[in-house]
Amino acid sequence: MHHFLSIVFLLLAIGLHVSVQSTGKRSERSTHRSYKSSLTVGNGMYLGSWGFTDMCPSGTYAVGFSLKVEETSFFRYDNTALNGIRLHCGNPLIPDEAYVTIESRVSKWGKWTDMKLCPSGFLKAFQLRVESSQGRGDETAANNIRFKCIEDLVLQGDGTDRGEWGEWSPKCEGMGICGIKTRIQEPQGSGDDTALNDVEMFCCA
Ligand SMILES: [Ca+2]
Ligand SMILES: [Ca+2]
Repeated sequence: MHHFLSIVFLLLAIGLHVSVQSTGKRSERSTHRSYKSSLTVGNGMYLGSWGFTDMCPSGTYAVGFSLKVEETSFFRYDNTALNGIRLHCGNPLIPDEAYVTIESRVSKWGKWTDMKLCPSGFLKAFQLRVESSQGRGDETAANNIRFKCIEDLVLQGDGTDRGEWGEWSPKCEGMGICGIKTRIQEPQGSGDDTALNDVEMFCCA
């Protein structure tokens, strides 16, 4: 029994440490929040591996987003375009409360662009701009993302413009998007890099 309790305390301590490290200022973020549906699109690319799922704190939903983007350079052979996606979570009952930012895996290139916010409501669906396979040429995979807010208002990210827009994901069941998971290709050294390849969003009741 004593050993069992020690292990429980050890796990709690590790869990607490990880939670404080990953959340910075806010510790109520939960990766265990249950979701009602998940949203995917058909044109994501398949390189790399899926990161962890990050969820908005309980009672909050994504009201906006920002992107980590490496600007296209025609002087650089190896571009990566989209490197990360952040969701900004808000509480409809406490509109003035500061947003809590969540993100899944990100890659190392580019800079975070300005936050885009829904004038009202939450993110409900998304569309991904993706460059298809380039054979032996420079590939970038995902380049940009758009979200629909309630009332079908579209927010477009400050991403890059290679590739094409795919189909919209289905619309959230429930209140809105409340979680994210991204597929990122590990840095390839001197090889061709693509960074962010695909994304899955989660919707909460
Ligand atoms: Ca590349
Ligand atoms: Ca490279």
